[in-house]
Amino acid sequence: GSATSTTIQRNPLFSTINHEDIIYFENILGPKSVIQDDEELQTANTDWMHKYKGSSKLMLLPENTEQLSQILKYCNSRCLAVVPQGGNTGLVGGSVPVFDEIIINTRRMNNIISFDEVSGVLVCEAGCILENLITFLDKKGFIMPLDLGAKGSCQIGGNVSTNAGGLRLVRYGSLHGTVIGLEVVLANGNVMDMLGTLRKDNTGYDLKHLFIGSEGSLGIITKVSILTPPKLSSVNIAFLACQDYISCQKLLFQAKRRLGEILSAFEFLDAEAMNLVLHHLDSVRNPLPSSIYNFYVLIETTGSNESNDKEKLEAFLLHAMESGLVSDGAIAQDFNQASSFWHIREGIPEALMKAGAVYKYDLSIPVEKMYDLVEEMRIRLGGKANVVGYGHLGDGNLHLNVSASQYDDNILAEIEPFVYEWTSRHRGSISAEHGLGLMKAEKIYYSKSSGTVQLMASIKKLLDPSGILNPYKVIPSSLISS
Ligand code: FAD
Ligand code: 2HG
Ligand code: ZN
Repeated sequence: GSATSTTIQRNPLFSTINHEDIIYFENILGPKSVIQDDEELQTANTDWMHKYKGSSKLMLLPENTEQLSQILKYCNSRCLAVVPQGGNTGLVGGSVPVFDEIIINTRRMNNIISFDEVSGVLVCEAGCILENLITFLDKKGFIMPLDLGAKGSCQIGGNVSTNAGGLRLVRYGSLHGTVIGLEVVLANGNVMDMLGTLRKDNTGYDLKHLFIGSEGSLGIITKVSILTPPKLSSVNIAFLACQDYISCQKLLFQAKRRLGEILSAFEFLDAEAMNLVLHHLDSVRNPLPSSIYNFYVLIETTGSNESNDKEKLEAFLLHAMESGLVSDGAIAQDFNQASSFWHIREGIPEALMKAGAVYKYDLSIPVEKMYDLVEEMRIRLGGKANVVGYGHLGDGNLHLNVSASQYDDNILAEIEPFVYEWTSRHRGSISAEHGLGLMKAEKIYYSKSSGTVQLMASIKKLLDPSGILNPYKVIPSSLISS
């Protein structure tokens, strides 16, 4: 394993794959969907950050629910552990094996099943790539209620399993609101049909919510039914500079009031994040080059009345400039400029990857306190590493990233447990949107009471008694019997 998994022991109750297992899987899936090739496995064993590495010898690529059901039923009876995998863009080590778990990747389950232009409900298979869904809907005059930098690779099943937030949550809310139905295969192979397409349905417990954000620990999502908003004609983007964090906060307060119903994104980045992007991504230019600012804010509006929306945004900016909240700013004049503004914000994780090793913390913190943590971390680390703050300010979600030339236990010891204790003390969440995965399974108590964690473990036990689904992740190992 990697630097982060050295203390975990393989659960001895799990079997190891043998020749008969391979024959069985080949019979169900056909030989082309039973992957044992070293190179392919190397990729599937390694996470996006190249931080977590498993040693699985087998990846399965089911094409439909029935095949997946048969696979899981068999794995459960043989006590073979599995890791569900979508686009493998997860940032908490949840999507790759820890040891030799079988990788079940959903990429071949990528059909769009139906789209209703009246209700806006899209039904599709879990392996659909987010960007493909965005493109499909665009032609119909609709958009996805979520958007994120990983859209070119991440799959809707992975998005739902992590309850991904992203860049438009401030407008359309979380997937707990927009996902209205799911089909899920349980550990024992049973197929749960919860694939409703109704906006309202109060017939008892709404069990699909258990699977939204459960990171593959309770079942494998095979189909998703999701409410999609109409594509509106007028989208505007402003890229603004603020001299201090208090101005960013006040700007958010103002934006919620003055832009109200057309506000569709409110993102921020600090000077360190901006420097990284400018330095590591060739195609990026600074839209506000005349000076260096401490903070940048990206505001997007989406509405249906071009002249009205533009007028609103311009009046908002004028007011923000006059009151000194904003020091400089630009409104995108065309589609290319709009994309280039977004590229700065969305490119930060990639730029950080190019800069070397990175420790990522994805925190919900009350907005007033949020940037204090970045500053305290900078003081703690001195010059030992570069501390970067950015994220979804409109949602109270900070992405605190610590960038160093290589992973170093001395740096890690300065960061943890400090970052978790600080967050807990301010009643924040140690995972706003990326999940717990392997990285934070043992840290859950910083954000959840022990009674709640106990109940999670009971639900896990009920749905997956042998613990074959994504072991070592999400729930502390002490609560899983082995
Ligand atoms: P994977 O990484 O393959 O898997 C993620 C988890 O879900 C794993 O635990 C896996 O076991 C489980 N899983 C996957 N598919 C299934 C399934 N069908 N059934 C059950 N379990 C499953 N996240 C955000 O929330 N907001 C962002 O703005 C954001 N931006 C990102 C930008 C970049 C550049 C990158 C690299 C990542 C970003 N992420 C973001 C994190 C990541 O993209 C999301 O968590 C994404 O939703 C994961 O989807 P995936 O298909 O890649 O899933
Ligand atoms: C984003 O908002 C993603 O860009 C990634 O959630 C954040 O890499 C990170 O820390
Ligand atoms: Zn994010």
